[in-house]
Amino acid sequence: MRTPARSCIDGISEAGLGPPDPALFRAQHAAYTRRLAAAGVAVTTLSPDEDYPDSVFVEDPALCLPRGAILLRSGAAPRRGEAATLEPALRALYGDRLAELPAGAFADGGDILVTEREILVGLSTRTSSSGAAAIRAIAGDWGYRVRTVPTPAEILHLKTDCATLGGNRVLSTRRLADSGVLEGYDVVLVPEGEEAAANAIRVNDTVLVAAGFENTAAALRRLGLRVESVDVSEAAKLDGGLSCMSLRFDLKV
Ligand code: CIR
Repeated sequence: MRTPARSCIDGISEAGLGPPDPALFRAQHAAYTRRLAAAGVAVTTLSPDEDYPDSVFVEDPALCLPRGAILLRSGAAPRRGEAATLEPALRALYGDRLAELPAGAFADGGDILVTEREILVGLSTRTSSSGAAAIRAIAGDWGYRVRTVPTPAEILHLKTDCATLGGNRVLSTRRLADSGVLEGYDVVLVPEGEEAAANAIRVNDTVLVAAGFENTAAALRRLGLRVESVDVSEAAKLDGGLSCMSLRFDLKV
């Protein structure tokens, strides 16, 4: 994770909700960190990086898998230097199992959904077909199956609209499910009007859901899942959500 920078007020945003409040963003980020720790993961939090207003969204500049990690390159020019800022921390964990995209290839981690059987890479304004092909080649060498899919045009990232819930289960908006890319999965639809709740994260036995989406939380609880809610109002002002603010992985290197 990385603490939000004060420069977050200059982050990229299409939300039209105004700039985030940096102090509130930090408080929400700290609460999110506590939830992750309570779910049983060891959390590393890097210091704020004022040079990159969107640097709190660490999910985008890297893909972390059990067998290796890939430094990515965003299709959004202002975010391109972020991967290099993560390199030392990832190198310390992965050693020589740290790859990078070839020149001219673009991908954001927000477009990459890792399920138990495959890795879905969504093509978007941030993720190019050469980026997806490079991920397929690199992760393929590590034994992963990679499938490239379209991302609905109206959403920023593939995972804006879906999350893995473990096993074969995926939480999704209807618009993404209707696109057919999740065929074969046991799809749990977020209730109408709660589309933003699809950017949830499963961490061990807990599913973290953005606060304010009670119908989604209730639907997940009915499936027997343990659900906790986290307020992400300030991240949402920068088009971000729960998944974007952490890189979550098991290491097998
Ligand atoms: C951006 O436009 O890149 C940031 N303002 C939001 C990134 C959200 N990240 C994600 O969905 N993985």
